[in-house]
Amino acid sequence: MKKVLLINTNIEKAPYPVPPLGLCMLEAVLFDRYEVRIYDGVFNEGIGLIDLVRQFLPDFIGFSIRNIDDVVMDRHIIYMDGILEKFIRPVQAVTDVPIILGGSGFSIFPVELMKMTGADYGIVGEAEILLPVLLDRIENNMDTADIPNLLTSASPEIQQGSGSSFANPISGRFPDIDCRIDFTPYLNKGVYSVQTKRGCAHGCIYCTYPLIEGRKFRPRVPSDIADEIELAHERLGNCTFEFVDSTFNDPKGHAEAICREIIRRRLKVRLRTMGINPRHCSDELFDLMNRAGFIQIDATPDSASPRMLERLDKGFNLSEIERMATLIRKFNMPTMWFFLFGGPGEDVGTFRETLDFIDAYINPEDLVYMNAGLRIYPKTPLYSIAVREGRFLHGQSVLHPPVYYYSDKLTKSQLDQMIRDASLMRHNCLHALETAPSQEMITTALEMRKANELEEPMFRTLLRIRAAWREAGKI
Ligand code: B12
Repeated sequence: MKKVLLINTNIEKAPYPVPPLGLCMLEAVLFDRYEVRIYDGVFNEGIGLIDLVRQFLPDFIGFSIRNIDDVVMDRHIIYMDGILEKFIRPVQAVTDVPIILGGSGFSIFPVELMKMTGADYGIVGEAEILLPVLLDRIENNMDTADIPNLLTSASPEIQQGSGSSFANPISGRFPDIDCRIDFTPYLNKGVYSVQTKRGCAHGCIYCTYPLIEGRKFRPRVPSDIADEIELAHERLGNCTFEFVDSTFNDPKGHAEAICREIIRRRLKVRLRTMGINPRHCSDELFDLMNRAGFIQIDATPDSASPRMLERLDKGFNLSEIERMATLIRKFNMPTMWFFLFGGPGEDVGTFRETLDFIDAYINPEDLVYMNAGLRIYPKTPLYSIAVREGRFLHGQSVLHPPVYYYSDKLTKSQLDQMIRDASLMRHNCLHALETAPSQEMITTALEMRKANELEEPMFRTLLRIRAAWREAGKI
């Protein structure tokens, strides 16, 4: 049996460490044909990797590249240098077996990353079907030219068919993350990730999700999802499950069906999700989510200005966001809200409209992140807008340094100041740069949670302390 080593190059632990779900899915499809090992870099950061390569002697090595940069303009965390230095270069120095790249970050910048790394192959997007085909072709010295979404060192452009023909990937087999990697450190600090569908049919102008996952929603069967959660829950006991879909409640009815299946089985699980789409929010959805075990959600409308919602092509309107916020309060669903300022046309008036919404609708116990500047990614409508506005020439790489879009109606420093002012006046609004609370605040929160046996999400405890300390003039 030939051997495959899959390497997770992601070492980011904020806002919490995320397990390499995609690599576990790939192992699930490879393991009956290959001997597969996963090296999870999150907590090891490259330590022991070279010993593993020398002992295991893989025939193929796959690197998963998830994060490129952190998308917070003034923080400028660039992950690629560390990925090269800690993982790719040391491995290249001790072996010449074929090196294959993949992952969501890679899928956004495939051509640049092929050139930068000198890898032999790269697959854009999901790889459950394509990776086994590629390995088989390499093993048998066969041509790879007809494999869609593939790049090679000889022709680092995406092969024909890319981006359009995503095959339906998730059928039956589960990633069983905790059986494929050492899950112990994630039990304390992280979550168990679950994907309920692939694809995104929305057209938000800056977003890469449709490029990575395809433009159609391809939902999994709800009973498969409940099986996966039930089995992992039996193995792990107390652990939070997080849905990692582009938007959880799309297409309409899918989220409801998943919740119903979890309720029917009487699973006592803790669930959370990112990406709730305001368009498909209803009393029924929130009631089902409550009963299924949701402890927290993320709401990411980006703006609450009718003009900006249109410019960003969000596909929902202000009254739908208002309805969502009302339901969030009605069901007291702890929520982290995310707003993104500075898109095309943003001005003082549109900024004010979003603030008015925050003041009128958002539960003061909930957290509001305010970010400025939109990361420009290739092949997105925002990239074309930036080219049309003469910000750069078509074809220019936006990989490094990361390029951000700012509305020409506000200067960057004006917008930053407006966000800082807004956050000074509202204890629950945070500038995206101030995400890490002080050690003193964390310690106080932990003590308070223990003393009062608080079950609420940590952000609510931290916000309470923040409000009290502000009131007392301590911060
Ligand atoms: C869910 C999610 C989150 C959740 C994670 C929750 C969780 N429990 O995992 C949260 C909100 C916490 C989050 C945080 C962040 N995220 Co995020 N996130 C995503 C999202 C939407 C899905 C990721 C996912 O799980 N996909 C499902 C799995 C199954 O897919 P996959 O791992 O990509 O694997 C498949 C393929 O990529 C491929 N593949 C993977 N590896 C390999 C390897 C080889 C060799 C091959 C051939 C193929 C291959 O095959 C796999 C199976 O088909 C993506 C966008 C997207 N649609 O991909 C952004 C995304 C990955 N995030 C991104 C970023 C930037 C971040 C943050 C840095 C943001 C921040 N400042 O906090 C943090 C980093 C967190 C961390 N610790 O790493 C960016 C990365 C690109 C970039 N700009 O760098 C993305 C792409 C979004 C974007 N802006 O475009 N994120």
